[in-house]
Amino acid sequence: MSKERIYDYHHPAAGWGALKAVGIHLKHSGAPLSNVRSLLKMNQPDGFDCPGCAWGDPEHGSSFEFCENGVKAVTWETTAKRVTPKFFKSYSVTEMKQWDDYRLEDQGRLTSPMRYNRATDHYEPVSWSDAFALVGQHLKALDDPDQALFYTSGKAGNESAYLFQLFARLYGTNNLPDCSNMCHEASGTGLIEALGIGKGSVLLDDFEKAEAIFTFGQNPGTNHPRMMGTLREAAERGCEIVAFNTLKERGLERFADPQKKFEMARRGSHRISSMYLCPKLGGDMAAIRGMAKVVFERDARDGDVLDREFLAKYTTQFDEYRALVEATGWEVIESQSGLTRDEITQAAEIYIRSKATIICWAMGITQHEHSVATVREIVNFLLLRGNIGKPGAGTCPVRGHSNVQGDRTVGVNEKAPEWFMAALEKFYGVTLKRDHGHDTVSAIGAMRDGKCKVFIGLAGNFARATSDSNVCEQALESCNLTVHISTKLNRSHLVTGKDALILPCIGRVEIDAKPDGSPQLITVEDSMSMVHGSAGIHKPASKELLSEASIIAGIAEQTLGSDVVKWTWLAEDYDRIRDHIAQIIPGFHDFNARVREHRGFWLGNPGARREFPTATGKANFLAAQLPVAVLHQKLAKKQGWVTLQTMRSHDQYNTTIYGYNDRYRGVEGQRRVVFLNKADMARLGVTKGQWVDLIGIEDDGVQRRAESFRVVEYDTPEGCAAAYYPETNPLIPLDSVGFKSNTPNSKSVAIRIVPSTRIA
Ligand SMILES: Nc1nc2c(c(=O)[nH]1)N[C@H]1C(S)=C(S)[C@@H](COP(=O)(O)OP(=O)(O)OC[C@H]3O[C@@H](n4cnc5c(=O)[nH]c(N)nc54)[C@H](O)[C@@H]3O)O[C@H]1N2
Ligand SMILES: Nc1nc2c(c(=O)[nH]1)N[C@H]1C(S)=C(S)[C@@H](COP(=O)(O)OP(=O)(O)OC[C@H]3O[C@@H](n4cnc5c(=O)[nH]c(N)nc54)[C@H](O)[C@@H]3O)O[C@H]1N2
Ligand SMILES: [Mo]
Repeated sequence: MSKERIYDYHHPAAGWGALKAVGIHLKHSGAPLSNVRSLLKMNQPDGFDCPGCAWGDPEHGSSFEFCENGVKAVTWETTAKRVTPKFFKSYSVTEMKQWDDYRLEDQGRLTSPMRYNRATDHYEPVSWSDAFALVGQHLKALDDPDQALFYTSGKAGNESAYLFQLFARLYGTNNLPDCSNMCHEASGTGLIEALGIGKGSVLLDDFEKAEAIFTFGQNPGTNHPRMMGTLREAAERGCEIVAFNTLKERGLERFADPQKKFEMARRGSHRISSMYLCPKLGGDMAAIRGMAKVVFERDARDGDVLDREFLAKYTTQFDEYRALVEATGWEVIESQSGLTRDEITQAAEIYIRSKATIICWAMGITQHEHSVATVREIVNFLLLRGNIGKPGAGTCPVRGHSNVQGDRTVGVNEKAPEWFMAALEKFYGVTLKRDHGHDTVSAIGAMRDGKCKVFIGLAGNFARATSDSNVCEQALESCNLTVHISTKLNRSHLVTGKDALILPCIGRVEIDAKPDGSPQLITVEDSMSMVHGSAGIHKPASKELLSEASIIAGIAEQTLGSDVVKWTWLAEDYDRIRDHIAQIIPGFHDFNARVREHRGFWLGNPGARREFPTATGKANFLAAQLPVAVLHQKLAKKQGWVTLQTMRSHDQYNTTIYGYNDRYRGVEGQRRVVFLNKADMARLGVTKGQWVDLIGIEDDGVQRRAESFRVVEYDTPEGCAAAYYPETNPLIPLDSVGFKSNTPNSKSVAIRIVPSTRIA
């Protein structure tokens, strides 16, 4: 770990700093040469999909379609280090629980199936067949299939995700919580209500045609670095980029493209945003409403600002929306957004000048109480000028995990639509229940209350990624059985039910072979609904590893037998799984042939054709009042409290921590920092560098504390603090969730800050 240091970062994002980091991570992997080979195959038509983010691959991309953080994701998986049975013999579970997330995953790749032994407090080797039989026994012993939970993280490819949900449903439950419940759930919900489909409407090409791109609540320099190339090209050709971000994120300001030799050689860079606004946490809906107000004002003055033809032909509820916007006062908009009328007006003028606008957004929009309404407001705003279904315009919720969108498409959904359930019934000749299953937050409540007893996780790190960590850990520990299908050791493995299994699997960059030794192909879907194949190139980390699909098949076979579905036969050749998907899910016809075409195929989006499969058959405006007060307004009157956003550093992938630096925010060698506005520091009585403890809402009797954070004075709006996740997850009450999305309010956390007992 490098020395702890806080500094001012003055360089553009990426550039030489990114190349240096690439070198460090290649070296740390212990296998630098084979990793260089991996990088040449990443995001290529004949290679594997980057296990990092879900940004699309360009049609004519360069042979280096990777970024610094993609390199971290790959080298982290192809590390030379191994977690073997010998390792588990050396360390008890209680001992490993003292380790932080970095140390746990940095032990290397899991090599063998392991079963927890309560008596010794150690994980011990178990054969695959015994492991499958144990899961089958537990599942068959439950009184009701709804006592089991099947969690999926967006790391899983389409084929294993399809098999997993099929198994859960045939077993008899719709309890399919997934990471999307904590991520873009509000986007899916809001977009389905408004436009009839829960996905973004734009393709990468649209970014080449847009005249303006607005981005809300996302940090692409860290979380979607390949998007930076797209944004940079747009900025270069004169497209106006308007960033709304509570923090001044470097990537949204200036970017130096490591793929441009000339720029690197002269240490140049390019400006990204033409305008950068810093709303207070949760203030975006008010800001957008303000911009809509300006659109109406200008239209009344100059005419021709609204796209009247589009509005009349394709939308409903426009008059109600207009009346509400006109009735909303500027004082409310200014106090809730934290922006001035003048700033909002300037941003709106850019929107009015542009003939084609894309709006992108991520977690700064989706992890608040009123996120669904905010997503609806984004759509309202786009509709005003017909910015849906024309070149260079549309919605772009920028997804997280590389296949989180695909997992939903192939059926990982606790509230699956009726057509999907009916199609499964018809194809498999079975009857399936229709009641909604548990999502992530309600799954925790159900385990806590003794209603769910078996937890099976396909990838991910449930105990660490979810809110109210202490409550979640107790909930998992009360289970009869916890099972994790994983590549790396993580905290969830240590939070064991009475029985617990770690089932290690082949990773994305490894060769997944059929029984005859020929290589298999998995498929994924990116943020632009492009489906393409991914085939690994490395030898699996251990001979004992099985593919995700084979593990699911093994468990399913032991639980249900193979009368209805020949599980093992399916898992032996993913073409067979794809044939099932092709017959069940629209858009996947000739799946096996089309996925082998150059860069795959587009699933399409009716919105792009101005078709809106909503109940009204039109794009629906929503006239929703602004919240009476968002959290920063409520806490402004409460002495000692601030609103905290919990976000990612530059050196992490969700709960996977690659290192302790957050280069663009000037943090080195540490993660336990809290960024505070100068005036808040004075109000709270804390000073730069001081150690403090963060305390959440505790009036329901649950202790919510995260200890030992160092105060960093930072350019963040008053009342709005920031710190990294997952260390801050113990602070978020389980019932602090978004309306209709049930997503933890990870960007609106009420906290108090008190001096720590730790001395600097
Ligand atoms: N390297 C790397 N890549 C990743 C991930 C990773 O952890 N590491 N995670 C993946 C996943 S699963 C996801 S979902 C995405 C996440 O991608 P992001 O959404 O970019 O992730 P966060 O770090 O949560 O950043 C939230 C951003 O929104 C801003 N913000 C917070 N609250 C507000 C608000 O109320 N209003 C506005 N306007 N801004 C706000 C924050 O300042 C921050 O810049 O990235 C994916 N890609
Ligand atoms: N406070 C707070 N909490 C948050 C968020 C936030 O912004 N703030 N963000 C939320 C969001 S957007 C998300 S998406 C969730 C993420 O939640 P998850 O998806 O559950 O978490 P990850 O950290 O991505 O999971 C990492 C683990 O996945 C396993 N893994 C990695 N690759 C593979 C693979 O190829 N196959 C298998 N089987 N396993 C693999 C490894 O064992 C690794 O330890 O967290 C959410 N939690
Ligand atoms: Mo996510």
